[in-house]
Amino acid sequence: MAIHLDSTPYAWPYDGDLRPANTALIIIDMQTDFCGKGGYVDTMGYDINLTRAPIIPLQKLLPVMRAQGFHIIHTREGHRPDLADLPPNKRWRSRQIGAGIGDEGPCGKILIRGEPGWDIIPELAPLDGEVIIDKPGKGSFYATDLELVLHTKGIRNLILTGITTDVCVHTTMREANDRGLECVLLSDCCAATDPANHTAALAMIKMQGGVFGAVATSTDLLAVLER
Ligand code: C5J
Repeated sequence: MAIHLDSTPYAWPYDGDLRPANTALIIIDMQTDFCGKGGYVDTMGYDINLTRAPIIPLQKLLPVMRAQGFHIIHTREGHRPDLADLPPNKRWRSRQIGAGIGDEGPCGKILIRGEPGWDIIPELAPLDGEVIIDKPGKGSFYATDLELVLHTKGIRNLILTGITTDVCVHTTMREANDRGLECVLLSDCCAATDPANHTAALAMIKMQGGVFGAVATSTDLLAVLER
């Protein structure tokens, strides 16, 4: 039986093959550095109430997807403590805006693996056995083993959530779409540091009949899962 979400611009997935075995919920960068007090985003002066908005919808969605046996994948953006994987222009740019990656901040060294700010927030802590992908960049495929993990587990559908819509979520969706993965982004489970960028990022996905995939809400997904 074909299963589709009430998504736009097309009913996702394109062929109706939606099953826990071939589908992963990917939760991108819900770390203190991106949505906690004293983290990277807060230090840059952006409003963390925006980046915290996906927490409650994700807390409603996660138990349902876990109970039905869907794959759950978390990502963390961060760099090695010796900064060997931190491009100098990324460090320079972050220092320009007052939140130097690798520099000491209220939550430890900013965006450095193992520091308190780099942890996934307790509200969305991964369970034992859930895959965590550590990435040095915006995309979850670049310089990680995500593609191998998806291939090994037979995952073909990706449900994208997390922060930020216009940066790490969008980059990951583009990388995934180019690899032939079937993607949907849940708009209420994502957020940007500028609401206009969130809206624009959603519009970009829907161009050309869904050039990067489809857009739905967690309510649309839950309606299908609870049927
Ligand atoms: C950024 C992210 N914005 N997770 N990272 O630098 O979107």
